[in-house]
Amino acid sequence: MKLFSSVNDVANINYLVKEALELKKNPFAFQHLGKNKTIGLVFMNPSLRTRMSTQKAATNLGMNVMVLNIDKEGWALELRDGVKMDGTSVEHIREAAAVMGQYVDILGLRSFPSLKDREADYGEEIFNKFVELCGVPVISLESATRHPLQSLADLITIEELKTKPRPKVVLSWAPHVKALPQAVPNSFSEWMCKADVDFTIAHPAGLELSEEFTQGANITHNQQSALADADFIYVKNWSAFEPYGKVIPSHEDWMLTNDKLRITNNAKVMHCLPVRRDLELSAEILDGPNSIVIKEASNREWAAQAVLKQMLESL
Ligand code: SN0
Repeated sequence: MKLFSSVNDVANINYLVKEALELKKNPFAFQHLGKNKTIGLVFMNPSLRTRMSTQKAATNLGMNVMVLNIDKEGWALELRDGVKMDGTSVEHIREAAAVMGQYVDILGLRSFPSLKDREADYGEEIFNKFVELCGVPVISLESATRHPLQSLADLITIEELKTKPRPKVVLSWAPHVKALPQAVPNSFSEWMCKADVDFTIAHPAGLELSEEFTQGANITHNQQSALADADFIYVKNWSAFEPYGKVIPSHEDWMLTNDKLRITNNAKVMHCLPVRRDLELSAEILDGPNSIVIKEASNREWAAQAVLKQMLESL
């Protein structure tokens, strides 16, 4: 694998999940693959799980790891071509990305959307420029429109915990006070549409995701009907795709509570984290027996390791 930016870069998702679960049983079996190989993890935005799990996964594979918080520790980057750099930007992405490619064998990049310019965000301008300019394989650590390592970890978690061959999985929108990206729900949806699950998305009117990611999903504005008989509920806030980046207020009643779980099939509750307690998801659920958010986060390690293994094998 030379690029991991979406589910479309994966030849066989079931095989990747299987590999991840094998690595979980035997994390250090492929240290020879990463010996004398270096990964650079470049963050333009904050991270806890992605940073720690990807670093751990790379180390399990014997790699050297460099982490750069480029937003705080790097030179201010110019992303536009054809501008005279007489403002605050110090270095152009053309030099920065090309130089990074000199030091690393694989580059990981996190670059959130602006949530202001939909064309630039959905064109993945920053991520694609790094891919074009760095000259080495690139792994997405969450880009403007997708978070594929999260979705792979989610699929691994569902595979481990499902009690029937084709579980009912519901992506349920949650309230928030800020405009958050659509990356996690877009990505979760495109992975679930390819997985062997019965997949429903529930959100208030006006919060439709881009259709590019939801082909094959059942979509409803009725949370209660979506939750009926659910085996897994994936809770996530996102801002509107149209009008782009808008926060739609007054949907506090969409927060998941134990009461709402009664109509489910004792559903397991997922969230990519970070989660704001009692705003997005009730503390009673997070502290109760239905939450699987910690196991889900723990599977980030095996998701990253399965992807890095395939990348190392193709170097
Ligand atoms: C990010 C998102 O894409 O929703 C990262 C998730 C892995 N989440 C946030 O930015 C949360 C910010 C907040 O203030 O709660």
